[in-house]
Amino acid sequence: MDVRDLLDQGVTRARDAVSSVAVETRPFVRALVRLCDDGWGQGWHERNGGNASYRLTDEDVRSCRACFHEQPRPWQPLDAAVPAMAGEHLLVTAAGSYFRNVADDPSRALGIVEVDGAGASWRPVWGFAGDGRPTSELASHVIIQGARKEATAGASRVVYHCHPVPVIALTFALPADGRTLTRALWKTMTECIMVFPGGVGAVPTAVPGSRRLADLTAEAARDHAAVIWAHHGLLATGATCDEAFGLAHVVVKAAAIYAEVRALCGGEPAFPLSDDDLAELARGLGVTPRADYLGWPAQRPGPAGAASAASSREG
Ligand code: 2HA
Ligand code: ZN
Repeated sequence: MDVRDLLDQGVTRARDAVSSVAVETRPFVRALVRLCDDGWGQGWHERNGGNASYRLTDEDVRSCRACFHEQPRPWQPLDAAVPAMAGEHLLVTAAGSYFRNVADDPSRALGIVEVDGAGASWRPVWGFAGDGRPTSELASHVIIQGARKEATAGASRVVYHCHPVPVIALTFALPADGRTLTRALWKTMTECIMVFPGGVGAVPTAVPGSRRLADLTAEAARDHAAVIWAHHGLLATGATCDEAFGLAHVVVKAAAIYAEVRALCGGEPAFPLSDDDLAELARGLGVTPRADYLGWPAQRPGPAGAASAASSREG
């Protein structure tokens, strides 16, 4: 190897090191690193469980574009076309990365991908050090980010997936039905209805990383900020990492209380909160809860047959 090659290698390495640190210190990267670290601390991320993404603002992209790869990497198909995500950049966890290690080495555990002008391909522009690649759920993140972006007029930027025991356990006790799960959670703590007035969505058991799981989640995410995956975990979204993590935290806490109450009561919890109580709480807290999750949904026959069967299960 001649001197010129050695020098070029040195310059490239130095540039990579500077780019890593420069991007790692950006507030949006620090916020996602902290979310990962906090999720690890909560015990929601065994092994490589979980993944997360943040959709960059134009200002975020401007602030670190100088640190993106000098040589553009090839575009790779997404397995989905998501026009709402055309031209967006996502900071996303790396495939196989352990949340417990994210804070130690953000540019290895995370990376930024750019979505092309059709919303159908992606390429890495920063991070994933050591030949890493984005999470196997990248297509899911793009699809779900797109659904939440549209549902919130562009406000939603964070998609966070975790494996909390109380939420997974809840899906053994109750059916994977948004209305049933939402009502059980709303009735555990008076502030749940304020934190997620739109309720939680639900997806039945599906293969992790599959297109079916992504599509069902995106459908549920059109009108829910959080979606419970039966026998798998939770997906929470928000405008900021605080919002997405906070939402996950409240859902997990409510699910844990539900389990505790069932254990204490020896089976079905006798919910002290009626629908009228929930409606009054919502009024007092200044939120408008999803109407078909309070009282009997319009499409159901009621209140005699179906309703009494449902109420014995849901309270
Ligand atoms: O990325 O949690 O659902 C690991 C997972 C897949
Ligand atoms: Zn998972």
